[in-house]
Amino acid sequence: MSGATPLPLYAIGLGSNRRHARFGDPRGVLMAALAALESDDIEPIDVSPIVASEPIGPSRRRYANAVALVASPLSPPEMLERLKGIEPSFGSRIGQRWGARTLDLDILLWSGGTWSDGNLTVPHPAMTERAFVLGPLRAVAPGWRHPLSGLTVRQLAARLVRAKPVDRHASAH
Ligand code: PH2
Ligand code: MG
Ligand code: MG
Repeated sequence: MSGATPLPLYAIGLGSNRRHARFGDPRGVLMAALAALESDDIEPIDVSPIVASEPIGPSRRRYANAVALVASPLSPPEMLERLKGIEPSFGSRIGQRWGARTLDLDILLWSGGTWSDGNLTVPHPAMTERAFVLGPLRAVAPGWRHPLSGLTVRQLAARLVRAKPVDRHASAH
């Protein structure tokens, strides 16, 4: 029994900013998506609190966001295919990049490190700039080291907060 190789881990970002007829508001959509993610070869390990966030990009609707940690032997392209198979069953609209969408599932981090092909880049290239990713991710994996920057999720999240513009008048004499 001992000595089994631990399965690779993935951090999956979940986002929704539309209601669904059956699952209700975006929080309900994320709860249903978490249930849909679980399968024979995708084992949920932990899930962050669901946060509400202002939209980044053209959509004007607020999002619900969360991050799930899952263990899975799937390769990154196989995991992406699985996620892309789940999204349309929630009514995501094809061809509307960054538009209002019922469900968006993104691979953020993979314990195997980096992956890059024409279709998929891991870590998610924008994750280090997004509070709606780093906040929930810190709740489930604060010590996970981003393979490109070498910084932990905790450090990346702290850096994002510090990067906010300061009130210049406060330091004027
Ligand atoms: N996803 C986007 C674009 N903008 N903004 C928030 N707050 N949350 C998201 O999940 C999000 C976004 C594209 O995937
Ligand atoms: Mg996304
Ligand atoms: Mg996506």
